[in-house]
Amino acid sequence: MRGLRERFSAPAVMGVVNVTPDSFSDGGLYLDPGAAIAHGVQLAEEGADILDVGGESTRPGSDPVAAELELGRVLPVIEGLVEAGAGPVSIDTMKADVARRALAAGASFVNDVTALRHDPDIAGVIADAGVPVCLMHMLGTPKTMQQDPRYQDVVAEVGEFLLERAGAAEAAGVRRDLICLDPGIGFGKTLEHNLQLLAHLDRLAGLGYPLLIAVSRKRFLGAITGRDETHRLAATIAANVAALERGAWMFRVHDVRPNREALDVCARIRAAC
Ligand code: PMM
Repeated sequence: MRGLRERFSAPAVMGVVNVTPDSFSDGGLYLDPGAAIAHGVQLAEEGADILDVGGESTRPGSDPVAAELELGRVLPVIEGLVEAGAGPVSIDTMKADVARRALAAGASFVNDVTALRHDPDIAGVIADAGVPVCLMHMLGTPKTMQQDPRYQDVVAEVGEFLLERAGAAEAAGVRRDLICLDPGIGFGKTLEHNLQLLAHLDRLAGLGYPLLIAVSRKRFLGAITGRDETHRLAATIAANVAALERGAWMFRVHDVRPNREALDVCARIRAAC
């Protein structure tokens, strides 16, 4: 079975399908399963390599949701996207039960923003299914993470954390070549922390795992540009291109077509070097 880098060649694009009432930039837009499925199909047509379906917002200050509520949101959407042949589907969850039922419904990738820490059973679910996983760094929990986050050396500490979590995933039986890492832009980080991580992404790309990066529409871009979350596309593209230049592999975005085009052009220029 092929590893992640063979399944998705860089720059790979992950399209966001948030089935939540409260995500920071698209909350409430796709709570209706039909609207979420149509949106996902459109993102696939625009060039998404994989669709990331989430039923629990992790925006700063958000409260957790119960597994049954999360399942009620994501399962019909996953089933609809698979039935429509919209391509591989990722489940964005931190709960083992949600991951198990999402994989049974046709998802084939698990995106866990807690890097398997919230629910220890999720590692076994992923290992048993033999699917890829994204392990993300977060300081604290969504409820508390933006309350005065501090690091001595943010790049080194995030790198150490991600390596430790990759080791834990492998110890639980997850294949090494099915693991990708994500520094968790905006998850317990100040503007300066996010900029340090992006500026030195080559150090994280050198850890030996493909690197997923998710900057799309995030608050730090608004802090620089003064624009609200509906007007951060140019800023998102700039950050993604900078990340590609430093070795990022997959890009999680809300606006697939413009990011796809920019990343493809950047990749062709790199290939011509
Ligand atoms: N950010 C959000 C949700 N899921 N998953 C990964 N791997 N990395 C992220 O940075 C990340 C994520 C929050 O953003 P959204 O509300 O736009 O989904």
